Amino acid sequence: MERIYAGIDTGLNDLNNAQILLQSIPYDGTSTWGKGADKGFGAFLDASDNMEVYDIETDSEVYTRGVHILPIISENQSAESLFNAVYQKTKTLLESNKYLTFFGGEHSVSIGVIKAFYEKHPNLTVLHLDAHADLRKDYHGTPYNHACALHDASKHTNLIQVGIRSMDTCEKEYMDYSKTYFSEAIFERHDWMQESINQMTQDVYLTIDLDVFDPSIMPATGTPEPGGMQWNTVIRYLKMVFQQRNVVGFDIVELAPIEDEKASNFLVAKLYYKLLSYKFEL
Ligand SMILES: [Mn+2]
Repeated sequence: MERIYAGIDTGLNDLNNAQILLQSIPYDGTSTWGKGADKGFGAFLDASDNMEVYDIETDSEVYTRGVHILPIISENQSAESLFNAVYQKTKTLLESNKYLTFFGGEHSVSIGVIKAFYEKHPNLTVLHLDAHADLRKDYHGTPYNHACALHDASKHTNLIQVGIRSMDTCEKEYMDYSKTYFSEAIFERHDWMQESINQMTQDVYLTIDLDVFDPSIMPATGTPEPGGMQWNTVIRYLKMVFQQRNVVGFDIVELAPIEDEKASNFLVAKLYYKLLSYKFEL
């Protein structure tokens, strides 16, 4: 069955009318444990159908811009074939004049998306919110593993990492510590927000691994890590980013729903809606 964003069938979400495209990539092939990221999109849509579409902060209803849900990218033969399918599809989508948004799946889906974006936008900043550095050059025999999601970006973009609290020693050589905001270091502080924005170029691509949030508010993810960020902190920060920079697109990854646990799904639905509200309604 074809889904309609937020369950509101007004014609606004038709491909020709919509200003925003939503590409789901429900790939879960390289998760090391906590499988289930392939179920995230359905849970996100169910929650989106049931949220209030009026955003208090921006006094707006951004869904009226139209959000068209594209057919999923269902390639699942290998991490490499998935990468190629995502990369080619993103290049095609970038030729439209629509605002592109992506939904995982696990974090490896971002590799092809980001490559297409940095080839289109020179001097691109990639803003990466995650518990994990994801900077490995390869993992389990492939550079397209979720543990490598940002390695390519670290080589080809101005990569800024926020919320990190788990990594391997082999990732240290690829990490730019001057642009890494570890979760412990930014706890209960706000000065890092403007500091990091000052390091951004004009065009910013945003990739959010949901495990950047604290597991107390976002348990439904494959590899939860204690000491994560709180909702209002993330939202305040992202609002500043959208106000001061041109966020050219974004992805949200690693929602692995837990049966009978709805709060995580609603958090993600609200997060997606907030990002659109900040992009179009500030
Ligand atoms: Mn992660």
